Amino acid sequence: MHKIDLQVGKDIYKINKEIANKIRELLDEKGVKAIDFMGSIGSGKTLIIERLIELLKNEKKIGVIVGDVTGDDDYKRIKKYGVQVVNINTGKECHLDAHLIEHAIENLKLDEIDLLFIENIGNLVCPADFELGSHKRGVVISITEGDDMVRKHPLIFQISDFIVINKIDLAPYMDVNIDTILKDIERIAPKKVFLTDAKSGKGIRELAEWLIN
Ligand SMILES: Nc1nc2c(ncn2[C@@H]2O[C@H](COP(=O)(O)OP(=O)(O)O)[C@@H](O)[C@H]2O)c(=O)[nH]1
Ligand SMILES: [Mg+2]
Ligand SMILES: [Zn+2]
Ligand SMILES: [Zn+2]
Repeated sequence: MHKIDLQVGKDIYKINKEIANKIRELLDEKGVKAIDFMGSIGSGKTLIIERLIELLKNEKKIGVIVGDVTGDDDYKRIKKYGVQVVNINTGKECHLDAHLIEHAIENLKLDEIDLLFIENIGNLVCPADFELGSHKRGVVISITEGDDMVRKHPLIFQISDFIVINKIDLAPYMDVNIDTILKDIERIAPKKVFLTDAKSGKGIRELAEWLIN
């Protein structure tokens, strides 16, 4: 059911922010901490969420909202852990927005969740403009995308609370300098950085500990 619909003439970013604030209030009331993951297609967002679930599922009740343009591939990957999960298909839209999250949350038992992960659509541009009501926002990039991702997409890194540089296991095969990425982050968006290899799970514990504290 649509609780809020677009009012002509009202700024869409402003409306989004209002809904996001409302979502955050509801989550606070229910004792849910939400973290949203942005990043390119294939950077490893889903695998990182899977690894976080493996590490945290005994101490935290976890819920997940997965956003994809179409299909339920990521939904199935999360579902197998037996956690609450909701799939959002955006159709043509290249980002999630707070209104979509508001509806997704209607399908979650928030009283039975401590930690809510949200996976955004793979995109380093417009997700930055749409807060989702989470408590922390992060971007996942992988070293296979090259070492110029941060300077090419400064905004998404600047509005984030943390940055994950994933697939560090592939560094030896790539002509990519991790120091270049780290220097760009320092210069453009000095945020908390995690280096991970989600395939083996390396670096995930540090990320998990930071996220739950
Ligand atoms: N070698 C390696 N592969 C990874 C790593 N993280 C993810 N992958 C692989 O990269 C592909 C895309 O990962 P996925 O989690 O679906 O990315 P998403 O599109 O951002 O959700 C999958 O085949 C993963 O198994 C990593 O750290 N190292
Ligand atoms: Mg995914
Ligand atoms: Zn609606
Ligand atoms: Zn978009």
